[in-house]
Amino acid sequence: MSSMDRYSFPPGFVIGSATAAYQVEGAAASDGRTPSIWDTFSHEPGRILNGDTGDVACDHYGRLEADLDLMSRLGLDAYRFSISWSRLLPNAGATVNPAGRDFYERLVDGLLARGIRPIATLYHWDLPQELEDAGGWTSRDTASRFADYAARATRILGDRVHTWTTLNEPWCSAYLGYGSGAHAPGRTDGAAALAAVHHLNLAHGLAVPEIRREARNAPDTSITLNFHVMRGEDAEAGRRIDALANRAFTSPILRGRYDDDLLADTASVTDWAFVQDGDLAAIAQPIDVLGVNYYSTVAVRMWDGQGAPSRHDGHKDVGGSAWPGSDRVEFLPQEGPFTEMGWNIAPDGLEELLVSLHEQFPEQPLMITENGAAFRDEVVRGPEGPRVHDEERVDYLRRHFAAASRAIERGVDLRGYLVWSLLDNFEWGYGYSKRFGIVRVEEGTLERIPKDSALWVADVIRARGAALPSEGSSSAPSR
Ligand code: GBH
Repeated sequence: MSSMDRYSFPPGFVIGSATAAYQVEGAAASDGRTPSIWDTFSHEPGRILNGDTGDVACDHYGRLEADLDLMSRLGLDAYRFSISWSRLLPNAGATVNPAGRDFYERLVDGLLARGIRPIATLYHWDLPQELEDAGGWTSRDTASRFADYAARATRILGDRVHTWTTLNEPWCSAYLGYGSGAHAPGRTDGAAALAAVHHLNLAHGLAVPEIRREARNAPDTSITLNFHVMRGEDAEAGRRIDALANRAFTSPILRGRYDDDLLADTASVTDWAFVQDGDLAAIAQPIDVLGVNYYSTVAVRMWDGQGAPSRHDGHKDVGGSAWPGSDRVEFLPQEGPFTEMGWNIAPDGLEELLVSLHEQFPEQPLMITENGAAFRDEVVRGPEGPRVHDEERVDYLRRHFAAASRAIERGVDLRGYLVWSLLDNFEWGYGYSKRFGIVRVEEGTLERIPKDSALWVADVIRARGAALPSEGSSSAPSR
């Protein structure tokens, strides 16, 4: 093992951290915010581990100034956050909520005052409930409502926010929200999931020109996708999951088409009649950055019909299927080590993914908009104050930063790296049982304690690719 890491990040490479509105804000019913599908879902018995909800979460809404100061102490280049649609536009209406507007303005202005670049995501899964009641993402109208919301948000913040992301992981919204049922709104209907795929793609495509028009200063537009990086020898299984999980988004968005094999694989589920003339041209807007979220790999093969098919696909199994048309693909257990989510740690998968995206879309700049890991952390209260020695997370990040650096050396146009997450937060179906933060959030008191991984990230940002100690940071929590 080498004693020093050396990363070759280009000038201007952005290193920071990320969160999402419902996972951190809390204040779910305060100051005019109305429910999203995640409020409804988390309040339904049995949906979330331990019955947790985002009602309070990290109270980022109430502790904004302190959290901004924390980011400033860590020296973050950038902070990726999401806007709660129903906080800005209660009931998905046309009237801007002054308190919501004020919150996001204070957030953005506070970041800029501290020299931190705001990266805003418009949609991180929290659809206003009334839009779900009208059909949600299975309804075409939701795409135009999203474009209107995008226009309003960028009109308000577009003079200060330079980078805009339309959607976070539409794969999760569509297949977990409408297919497996593990995420809000908890539906289990393969045809609905595929309609959602298309309407999410359309929402993105309709929003991009709105953002360009309303945001001043030539904004960077983007979408963030999560990719399935395949392991295993079975070409047919790999092709199917690549079509359904990856190319269902990259082909329309970056090439203006749905691939024939995707349409064929899903023909028994839907006839794709929801795709109308002109939709693909609308979806294929040029984007400035493609956001990449990466956590782990999956190992696939076609089920041979013997016994029960194995479903180690990295998410909660709640009965429905996230794989419409491809239920005969098995997801096999992989080799460890694993994170607390049970996801295998595979930094080479990140390098492979970045290189593959660069080969498929050579002109497309990329940014890692999420990478990180849940581990069981412990607070040690000593004379220098509370510390969290999260060696496993430091090691995970060190190895993934190294993988990103290797991808850059291989010619990938990678613009930045945002660690998931700034704070321990509401981990969707797992509630508060999984901690992804580089900053610990204590249950009850909500006290923030920067973990060793946060200090390590701060060191990487300071060193900017110079040699770094490999054993994490020894710096004191406050600088
Ligand atoms: C992201 O979702 C979310 O954007 C974020 O809100 C969330 O807190 C965070 O990650 C941690 O879960 O990746 O190869 O193992 C991640 C959604 C997609 C991750 C499917 C697991 C399984 C395949 N997930 N994935 S793999």
